[in-house]
Amino acid sequence: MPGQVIDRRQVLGGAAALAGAVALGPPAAASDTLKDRAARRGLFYGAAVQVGRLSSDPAYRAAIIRESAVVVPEWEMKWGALEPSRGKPDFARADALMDFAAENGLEVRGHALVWFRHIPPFLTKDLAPEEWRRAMLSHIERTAGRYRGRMLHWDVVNEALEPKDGRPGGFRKAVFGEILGDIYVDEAFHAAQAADPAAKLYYNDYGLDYTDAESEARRRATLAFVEDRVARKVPVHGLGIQAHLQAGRPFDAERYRRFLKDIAATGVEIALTELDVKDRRLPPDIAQRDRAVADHARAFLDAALDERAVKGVVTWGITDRYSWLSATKGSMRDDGLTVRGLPLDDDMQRKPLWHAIAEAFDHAPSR
Ligand code: 9MR
Repeated sequence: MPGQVIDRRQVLGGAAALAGAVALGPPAAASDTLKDRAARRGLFYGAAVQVGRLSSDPAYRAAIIRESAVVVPEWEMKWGALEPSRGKPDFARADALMDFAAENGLEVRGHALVWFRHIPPFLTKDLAPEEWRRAMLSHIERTAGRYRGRMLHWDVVNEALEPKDGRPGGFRKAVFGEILGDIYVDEAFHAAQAADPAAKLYYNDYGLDYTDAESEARRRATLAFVEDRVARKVPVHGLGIQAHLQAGRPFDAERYRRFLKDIAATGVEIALTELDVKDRRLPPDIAQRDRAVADHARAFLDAALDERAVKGVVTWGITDRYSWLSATKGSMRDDGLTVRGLPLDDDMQRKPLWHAIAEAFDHAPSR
């Protein structure tokens, strides 16, 4: 639908230019949204979305349009969602998100071309490695090619590292690596670049935020991974830091800043791609819980946004009404209460976390 294609440079450029002008005068109440608070510093704010709910829940749809400049499909562009049966891809939900974004002037981060989870059922270990390779490359060509020129970013490879598996380079012991060798990562990035030369290509991973030995090993492996790809001219343009935070866990801002600086020194940009805050260690009282969640996120964001290579923040959802945190064993609360880890509550009202994110944007140096 060429009529609906928007020039994505104009969207962010326009928002940033407007933000610059607004910063000189008193901020208009209408622009008091996360996307505008971010844009005033040359940053972007976005949210992961559940596409079906955009049509079934008008309050949710309105909140996404109001607050975010960038949307990310929480599920609908994963390979298993796109190709449930071999050779019969179904792009209906993914296309619906692209149309929603175009109609509302939003950018899209594609997520995620190659991930060891959520792969199509026809990809089994009975298939020969060459078939896996052919399937992976044609999936990338078909999917990134379909949205060519319309994606802000693509998460090309998701969660390829797991140092505790003990493999060279810190690579995860999982399909793709085991079947194709770890070179699959480089092949995926080259294929994505050929399919969509305009999109920024990201490597995306979790477990990079805290001070324990495991997180430290993940940071080391990630830095080495990025340095190696940059040195060999594999087209990795960005590091996606998922940032699934845990309130109450000690956070060492200095160590984190050093990590971001080391990544920035390689020349790649950074985005916080899946921010949310687990609250299982916190008491049930809502006011206390919301305060602790907000303070934790604020300390983290103040450190992260100080680094100019960090271009923006995506929260993994916008409302506690629809959060994977309340639906997943490791993050659900023992008392059964809704996890309060996103900027809006389950009634779409702004919470202290919303304000913490907005104030962290205000506090960030301009890009
Ligand atoms: O939040 C997502 C959940 O709804 C899906 O069922 C799940 C599997 O597709 O993926 C979740 O999102 C994950 C993301 O894609 C990668 N990083 C971890 C996220 C939370 O598990």
